[in-house]
This record gives sequence, structure tokens and C-alpha cells, in this order.
Amino acid sequence: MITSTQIKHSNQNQQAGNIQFWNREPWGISGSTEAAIFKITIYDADTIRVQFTREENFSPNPYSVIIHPSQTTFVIEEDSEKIKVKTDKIEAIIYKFPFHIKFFDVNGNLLNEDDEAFSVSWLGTEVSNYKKLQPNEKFIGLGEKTGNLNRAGNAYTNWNTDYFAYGVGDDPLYMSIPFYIGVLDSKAYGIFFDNTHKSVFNFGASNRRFMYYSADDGDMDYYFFHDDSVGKIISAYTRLTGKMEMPPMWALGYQQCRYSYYPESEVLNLAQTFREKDMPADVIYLDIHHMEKYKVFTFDGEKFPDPQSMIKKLKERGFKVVVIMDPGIKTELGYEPYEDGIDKNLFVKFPDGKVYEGQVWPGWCAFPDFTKEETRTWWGEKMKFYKDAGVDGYWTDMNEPASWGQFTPNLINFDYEGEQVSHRKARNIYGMQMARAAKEGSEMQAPEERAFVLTRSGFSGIQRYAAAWTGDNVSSDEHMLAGVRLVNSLGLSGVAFSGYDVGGFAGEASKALFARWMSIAAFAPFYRAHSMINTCDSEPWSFGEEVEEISRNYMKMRYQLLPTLYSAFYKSSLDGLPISKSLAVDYPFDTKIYDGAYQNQYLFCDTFLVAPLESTKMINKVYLPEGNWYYLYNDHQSQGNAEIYVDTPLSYLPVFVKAGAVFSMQSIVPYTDAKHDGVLHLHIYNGSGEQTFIHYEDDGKSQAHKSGHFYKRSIRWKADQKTLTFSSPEGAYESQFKSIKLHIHDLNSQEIEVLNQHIKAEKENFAFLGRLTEFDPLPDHYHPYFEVKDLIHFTFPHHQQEFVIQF
Ligand code: NBV
Repeated sequence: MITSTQIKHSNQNQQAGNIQFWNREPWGISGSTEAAIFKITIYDADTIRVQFTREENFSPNPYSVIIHPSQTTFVIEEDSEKIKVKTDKIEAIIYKFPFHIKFFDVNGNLLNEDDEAFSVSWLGTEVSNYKKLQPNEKFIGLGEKTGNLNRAGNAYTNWNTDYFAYGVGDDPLYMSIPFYIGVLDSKAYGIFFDNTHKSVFNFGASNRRFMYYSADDGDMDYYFFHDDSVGKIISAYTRLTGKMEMPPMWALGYQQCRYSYYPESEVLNLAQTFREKDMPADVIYLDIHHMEKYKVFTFDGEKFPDPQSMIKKLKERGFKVVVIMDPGIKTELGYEPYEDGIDKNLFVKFPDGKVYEGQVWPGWCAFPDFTKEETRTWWGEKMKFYKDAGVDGYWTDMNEPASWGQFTPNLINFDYEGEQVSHRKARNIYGMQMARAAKEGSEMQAPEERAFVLTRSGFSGIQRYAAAWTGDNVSSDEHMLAGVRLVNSLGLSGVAFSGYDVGGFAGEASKALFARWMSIAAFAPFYRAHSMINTCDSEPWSFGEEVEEISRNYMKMRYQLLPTLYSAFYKSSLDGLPISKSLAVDYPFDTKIYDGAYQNQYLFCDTFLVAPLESTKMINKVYLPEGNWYYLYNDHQSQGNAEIYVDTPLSYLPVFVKAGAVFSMQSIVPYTDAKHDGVLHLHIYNGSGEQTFIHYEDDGKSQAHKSGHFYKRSIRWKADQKTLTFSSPEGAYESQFKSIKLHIHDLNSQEIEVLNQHIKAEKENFAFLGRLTEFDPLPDHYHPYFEVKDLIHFTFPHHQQEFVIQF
């Protein structure tokens, strides 16, 4: 056997080599090859973990995976050449001479295979897994990565980086999620490479033999997922790394940010203007100028003499306040957090024990070691300062961590939950652990309330702690569309709650760009406008009357859609699926969706097909996948599997509703906590097949939903049979809706007749509100959806029991 020292110093590729021995284990198999020890663990029928190390012990990442293997059944068979491991969903064939692995589905279709010669290998300390490229293989996901939806032919680096005004093809950015999905002609699989070192994913760049993933050091530790849909693969990945918890309802509202709003009078004025202009909004951000000399846990006494009373006034107007928190602690004697952190030994250090210092906004700073539990708790305790002022949410910025020079020395030490590692292993996880400290701190300060944390940096599993935004984007059309792809890619990678700076952070948006961006972002999970210091005003009323009107319409539509949005968040908190869902989730084998012209399209809340486009285009091509689709604004029906032309004035973002869909709306409210009129508008689209919409409500702010205080019922529309079934509601929370108004789109005259009969028979339950025979044509000028009339609508009380309507 080659010694591990020889291998580590070698300048040539060293393969794992032949299997020397192996054992059956209750969870899979363990063994040794010529170069390393290995374990293959059956995590679940759809998830198999492969680990290799040249050390004596494996060193798994303690941060990302939060579950242990389930007790799923599997079969192991051996012959002279290979070991076969079979679950209900995957068959893995492990060849012994030399070690390499092939994954099949249970029908024997090849999903993924190691390059036989290289499979698991090392180059110095760098560890890699080489996989043969399959015919027509596409690669999607990998988190916050620029570029095309299909990543084939490109390579990416995972190394969390502060990148001001990044280009739309630049890499790496702020967050690393080493999880991708491979799409073959009719099957898909997923791979999560759980190694926090700097890593590379090469999807066939500069070669046509293999794709590979490598890390600078550490174990080869990956999870292979397979199920019969892309959605189930994402669910399997989030079963492992966790799901978003229900955020407070206000975090779904419109949010206004600026680097920075100050002084206090400007902030109050801003809040007042939203209300005066009848533009719904929920959140105002305080960026770094709220602090005294950029010192975290302080307020600037001149700009904000009385933060408590300012925040109280904002709350009276229905606003929440989110403050920025940067990790760097100014190294200033007399500054309590610095002195306390030194006393308690909580900062990142050089190997000789001296505190590492880097320069950021406050000047020279020490960096709390968030990879240590004690530091996270300490940070949470310090957050009392903000809680006392009435702050509602936290924004963790610069947590890559960023510092002037952008090149942190690799030798500095991090605790890494007691393992004691260098920056090489800790950097990619640092931001996530800061976000975790913020979430746990928020919950420590206000145990009854749901936390809201927005983070720039993160790693696999970040969705458990925070929403994410895509950092310092630029005011341009290509950035606006790149942002959509980033958010969709984050959604493919387990991060359902994310968004981008509307209007662009760096630069100045044109009127048209701002209007288009506001409309697209109304269909993003996180809806916030933000802009850089020393740029023009960028509030939704700053670009003239037309932009103001368009913005208002889409902001209002967002608030009308809150019941659908909140229900979609609920669903995602259970299944881990995206809220902004690339078409690659539901239509992965339709090659058209990867086309450059259509790759930005996505399904929002499972129901709306959104086709984002540049602000300069007034007509555009949209691809509608299989099925029938209704244009949101006039119910015009189009056949799927087709490219269609759509007029796209700034006032009309192309949005289509899938035939057979069900979604809900409410009356317009100025902020999420304000009372709606109690009528739940249920929109049902004729079509075929069936859709179940889970209507979900709770108090939108407390933790009570975790102990049964929610209201949930499923509403199933069987389009073929024209049956609408409401299940009995579950949960101890009383719905805020008192009646339901049904809007049935596109019934034919016979169906309308049946419906009329039914309504007559059920008089006590329904009030028929009449029929409008024709739609208003689309007006030339901006015209909000909520004024467009439906064909049929009727109202009935919000029943407590299960009932069925047969049309
Ligand atoms: O805190 C200032 C900004 C913030 O507004 C932005 O959203 C972050 O991405 N921050 C970066 C620091 C530096 C900006 C040049």
C-alpha cells in the first residue's frame, strides 16, 4: 500500500485503487481501497452517501446535514467483480478492481457512473470524484451561480466572496451550495458534495470525457439522490439539509432598503409617503449609517437620537424595522463588544494565539468565531440591544467574511465545533453560522416571535436560518434577468426564500427598468428594493407617475396574492421545493425550457408561469410547456408546447395561469398585518387533470403554529369531473376569512347551466352574483389586474365542514 504521506505529497493523480476488503454494516458497507478507507451508507431508499478518506477517521461537516440514516431496507449482493447495493429506488454497483461506482434506477437504467480510471482520486490534498458525461446530460442548481440554467460546459468555484457589482457571468459570489441535479433524457439524479473547503464543479468545461467535483482538502463525502421527479430529488436534499421555517407574514410584504436611510426624520417620512401614496409596504431597513462609526450594537446618537420612539412610530404605521449586522467588531478599547469578546476568547485567531484583525467599515476589526457555539450565544445576547429598541429583523451582511483587500490569510484558526481548523475549511461555513447566530439570537430575545434573518453568505442548509438575497447587483436589464436565474437556482438548491435588489444596487435604473423590475419582483419570494449610496432616489415613486402607477399595481397584486403566497411558503416549509420554480422542476425533459430565450421562465407558487423580460422589449416570445395556459390579465387561452408572441408593455408582465389551477386572493391591504375584508377569493381555472391547493393560515407571527394553532384545508379541483372538494379544516386557529368568493374561469355554456342548477339547489349556501359575458379588452395604458372582471363569481360562507361542489 502506498503510504498516505507519499500520496499527499504526490504531484500526480492518485486513484482510490482496488478494494482490499469490505464489510457489511447495518447501514451499508465499509471497507478499504489501496489508498483510502470508505463507507457507503444507505441514508434512505432515495439517498446513498459515499465517503472516502485517507486519514484514520472521517471528518464530516457538522453543519449541513441534520438527519441520520433512516432504517430503510436494502439488499447487498456480491460476486467476484462487484458489490451490488439495492434500495427501493436506486441500485448502486460498486466495482472492486479498481473501485468505481455506477448508479441505476430499479429498472436498470443508468443514471450516473464514475470514470472508471479516475473515480475517486487525489492530487496532493485535493480530492475529486470524476463522473462520465452522459449523452445530452444537463446540469442545474449549484445555488447562487451566474450563467445559464443548464450549466453543461462550464465550471464553477465555491468560495464565498464579497463581489461588489459582479458581472452576470462572474464566479464565485457570496454563497456556496455544492448540490446539483443532473438531468438525462428522461431521468434525473442529484449530488451533494458535503465538503466546506474551496471546491470546484466542472460540468464538462475544457474536456468531453467527464464532469467532476473537487475540494482543496478534506474527505470525498457525497450524497447521491434519485427519485422519479426533480421535485422529489430537491425534497430529498432538503430532508437532509433542512427546510425553511415559516417566516413572519410581514417578511412576504414589500420591503424598502437604501444604503442608507437617515436621519430619523427621513425614515419617518419614507414610511409616511408609502401610506400617502397608497403603496402597500411592510419593512424599512436601517443600513450601516444607523451605527455610531459603523460599530455593531450601537446607534448613531445624532442621526437616531431616540431609536425606540422612532421604531414605535413606524410600528404605528404598520412598518417593521430590519437592521444590518456586520461581523467585524471594531478593535477599540472601551467598546464593550470588543473588550468582552477578547475577555471571553471569542474572536478568530492566528495560530500563535494573537487575534486576527482585518479592515472593514469601522476600521480594524476582530471577527467573532461563529463556528463556536459560545460565540453564537454571546452574539445572541448582544442582540438585546436591538430588541430593546424594537427591531424586528436582522440583515447579516459582509459575512463571507468580507474585508478590505478581499484576501483573508488561510492560516487563521476557527473552532469548527471543536475540530480547530484553518480558514480553508471554515470560510464557506462562516456566513451561515453568523446567520444562525442571528436567528438563534432573535429567538433568544423574543422566544414567542418568529425570527427574520436576511443573509448574503451561506452554505448548504442556510435555508434553516435565513432568507438570502443576491448581493450587489447592477442596474441593468441583463442583471435583472440574471437575478431571476440566481433566485431560481437557489430554489433548485433548497433555498426557497430569496430575492434580489429591485432596481439594482450599483448604478441607476432607468424608468422602464425600475418599472419592469418592480413587476417581476412582485413574483419573487423576497420582494425588496435597495440601492447604493450616492445614487439617485430609488423609491417606487421616484421615477415619475407612470412608474409609480405600475409599481403600485404590482405591489397591490402581491398583497392580494398573500393567501396564495403564504400557503406556498407553508408548502415549501414542508417539502423544501422552490416558491420561484424554474421550469426545469416540472418540465425537466422538455429541452425547449433550457433555450436561452426561455430559461428565465418560472412557475411562481406552482400556479403562475412568469416570463420575465427586458424593460426595452414591448413584444416578446414566451414558451408555454405542455398543457393549456390562460393569460392572467384577460383569460385568453393558449395551447402549450408552443412558442407564442405576447405584447409586453411595461404595465403587463407576461404571466399565465395553468389550466386546472386553483389559487386564492384577498382584498388589498396597506401592510400584511392590516385587516382584509374577510372574503377569500378563490380562482379556479377550467382545464383537465386535478390540482389540490392547500389553504393555510396562522397568526403570521408567533410560534403557536408549531403547536397546532393553524387553519388548514385542502381545496381540490378535479377539472375533468368539475368537482371542487373542500376538506374539513384542521388546526386550532380560526380563519380570518368569513366567506369565500369563487371565480370560475372559462366554463362553457353547458357547464354554466349545470352550475346554475346547482346554485339554485344550494340556495342557502351560495349567492349567485351574476355573469359577465365578455371580458374587457386589455386597455392600452397601465391597468391593474384587479379591475379585470371574471366570467362567473359567487359567494358562500366559509364552511367549517367538508363539502363538495359538483358542477
Ligand atoms: O452596508 C452597505 C452595503 C449594503 O447596502 C449592501 O446591500 C451589501 O451587499 N454593503 C454591501 C457594504 C458595501 C457596499 C459597497
